[in-house]
Amino acid sequence: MAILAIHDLSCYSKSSLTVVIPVLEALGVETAVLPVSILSTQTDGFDDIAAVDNTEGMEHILSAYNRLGISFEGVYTGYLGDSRRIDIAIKAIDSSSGPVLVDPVMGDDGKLYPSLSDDLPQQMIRLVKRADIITPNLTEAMMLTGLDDGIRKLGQRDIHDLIDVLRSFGPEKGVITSIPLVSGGLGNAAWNGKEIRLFSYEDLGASFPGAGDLFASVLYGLTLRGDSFFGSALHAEDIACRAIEESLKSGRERRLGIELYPALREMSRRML
Ligand code: PXL
Repeated sequence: MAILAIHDLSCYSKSSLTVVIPVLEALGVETAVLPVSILSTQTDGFDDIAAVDNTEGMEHILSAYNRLGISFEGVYTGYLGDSRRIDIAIKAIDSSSGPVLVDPVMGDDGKLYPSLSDDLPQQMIRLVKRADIITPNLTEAMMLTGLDDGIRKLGQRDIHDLIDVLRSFGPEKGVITSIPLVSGGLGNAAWNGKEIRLFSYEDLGASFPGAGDLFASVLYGLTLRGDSFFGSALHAEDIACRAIEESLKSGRERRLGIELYPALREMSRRML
């Protein structure tokens, strides 16, 4: 039994698959991968990046799995980058069973990532409709819902409005991450099909590439094991915050991405 993780692969520095694989495996989830592209490094902070597009490779790999009768008991998608890869991810979901987590990686700080097309949010909605769990950050939640009046501090009403639209696309569960709160600090707003909970945390004033992947990987791994959704979201938030704190404390160069060892150590300390 394995799940299929569909993300890009940064050969050096931590982001996407180089975070997803160790975290899910540490949680006991057998993880197969379908890389959408192979990058020399993650893209935030390096000005010379070698990128090998693997769109055709994805199709060949999935066809081989079909011929071999290999199937997956869960699919977890992250950075995809274009609509053709979204189509391939949907094909992979069609031939899988088990929970689907879609992290609709498209932007941050109110902006689409450079090199992504303006119609990606519309395309991403097609994938979100196939998800059981979604983990957009606030920017991505605004792009998906069209409720986009800029990044500002949000109150309960704003958050409920965003979640109402995201739920109307289909996902029973989800978390909107990194929400600046009227009440102070940042928050993750989670829904579990029955209720909504807001988990607030201290704004450390720093981010590291891969922190979102760490959050979503812990959340997915724990829910696959049958932990409660809100409990999993809280562990994921604490572990991601701890990893950011430790990455800052050790003076880690930001572009190397989130430091994984503190996250893995914290998972072990919590006996996850
Ligand atoms: O996992 C996040 C991610 C992956 N790949 C690329 C990204 C990002 C997020 O910024 O830009 C290319």
